[in-house]
Amino acid sequence: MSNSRSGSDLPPAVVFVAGFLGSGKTRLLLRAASLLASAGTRTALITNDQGDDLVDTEWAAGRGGDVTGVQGGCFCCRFSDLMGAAEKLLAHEPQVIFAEPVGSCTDLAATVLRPLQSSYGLQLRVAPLTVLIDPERAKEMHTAASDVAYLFQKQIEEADIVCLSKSDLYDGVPELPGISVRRHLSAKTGEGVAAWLDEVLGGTVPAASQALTIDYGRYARAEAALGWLNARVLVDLEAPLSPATLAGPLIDELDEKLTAAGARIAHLKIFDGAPTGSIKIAVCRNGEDPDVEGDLTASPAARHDLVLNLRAEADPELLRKIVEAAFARLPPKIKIVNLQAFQPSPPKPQHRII
Ligand SMILES: Nc1nc2c(ncn2[C@@H]2O[C@H](COP(=O)(O)OP(=O)(O)OP(=O)(O)O)[C@@H](O)[C@H]2O)c(=O)[nH]1
Ligand SMILES: [Mg+2]
Repeated sequence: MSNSRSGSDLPPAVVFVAGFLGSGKTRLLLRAASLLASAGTRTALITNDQGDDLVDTEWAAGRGGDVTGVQGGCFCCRFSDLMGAAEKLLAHEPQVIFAEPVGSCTDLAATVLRPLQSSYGLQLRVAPLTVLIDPERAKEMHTAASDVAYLFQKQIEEADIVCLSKSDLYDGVPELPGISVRRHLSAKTGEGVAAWLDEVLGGTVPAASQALTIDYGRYARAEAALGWLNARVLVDLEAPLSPATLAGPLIDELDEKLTAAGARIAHLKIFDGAPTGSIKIAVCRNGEDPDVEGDLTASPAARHDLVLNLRAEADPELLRKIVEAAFARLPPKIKIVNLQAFQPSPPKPQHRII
C-alpha cells in the first residue's frame, strides 16, 4: 500500500462511492475500511437514505466502524445534514471519510462534491467520485429505454472513476458497450481494492470533473418509479431460531411474492441482529440466490431485531401489502417498530455548482 493514503499532515479525505442500488457500494467501502485499518489508517463512514432504519448502517456499525447516517433525504437535498455528519465524525479525527450516497441519486459532482470543495476545501480533501457498476445490471439497463435506465446512464456519465464491481462473478471483463471502465473490483475477494484506494487517495485524478447536463424532471420520474420500504421489527420466538433460519425463509417468501406481483427488485436486504450473532441477507434481482454475510453458524436465539430495506420498481403500497403479509406469517410475538413505504420525492439540491 502506498503511503499517500494516510499522510497525517493532510486534511481528511472524503471519498464518495456512488452507483445504482445493489452495485456493491457498502461492501466495497467496508472492505476498503478494513484494508486501511490494517495499515493503521482511521476511517469513518457516512450512509444515506430517504427513510430511517438502514440495513447498511446497522451492518457497518456492527463491523466496528465509526458510522453516521444522513436520513430523510439524499446528500444533495440534505447537504447541511451531510456537513453535520462530517463534523460529528471529524471529532474522532478520521484520516479517510467514506460516503455512500443513495443508489438512486445522481448529479452528485455538481450538488455535493463541488459545494464541498467550495465551502470546506480547507477542512476536507474531496477525492474523485467513484461510480460502481454491477455488470449484470448494466446489461439489463443497456436495452431499456426507461427513466430508470436514464438515471443509471447519468450516474455513469458523472463519474471521475468508473469501476465494475463483483469481478469474482465473471470470467474476464464483461463487454459493456459505451462505458469506459477504469477498474474491476471484487469486494468479496479483495481483487483491485488496494489499487483503487491508491488511486482515489493519491491525488492524481481530479475530483468532480464532470458536471452533468441533466433533465431533473426525468431524474425525478426515475426516482419515483422506485418504491421504497424500510422496516424494523422485533421478534420474540417461543422456539429459538438462528438468524439465518429466520431471515432466510423471509427473504425467499418476499422474493416469491414480489415476483408474482410483477415488482422488479432493485435491492432487498434484511439485517437480523440476535444476541447470538447477526447476519445480512440480500438479493439484487428477482429469483437470485440470496447472498448471506455474517454469523451463519450463530446459535438459535429467541430475540431478533430485524431491519428490512426493499427497493423495487413498484407502487410502495404494493410493497407494504406484501411485506406486512410476510410479517403476519412470522411467529405471533412481533412488534413493528417502524414501517415506511414511499416514493422518493423529487430531488431539490441545496446547492448546484456547474
Ligand atoms: N459476489 C460478490 N457479491 C458482492 C460483491 N460486492 C457486493 N456484493 C453483493 O451484492 C449485494 C449488494 O451489495 P451492497 O454492497 O449492499 O450494494 P450497495 O450498492 O451498497 O446497495 P444499496 O445500498 O442498496 O444501494 C450484496 O448482497 C453484496 O454481498 C462482490 O464483490 N462480489
Ligand atoms: Mg449500500
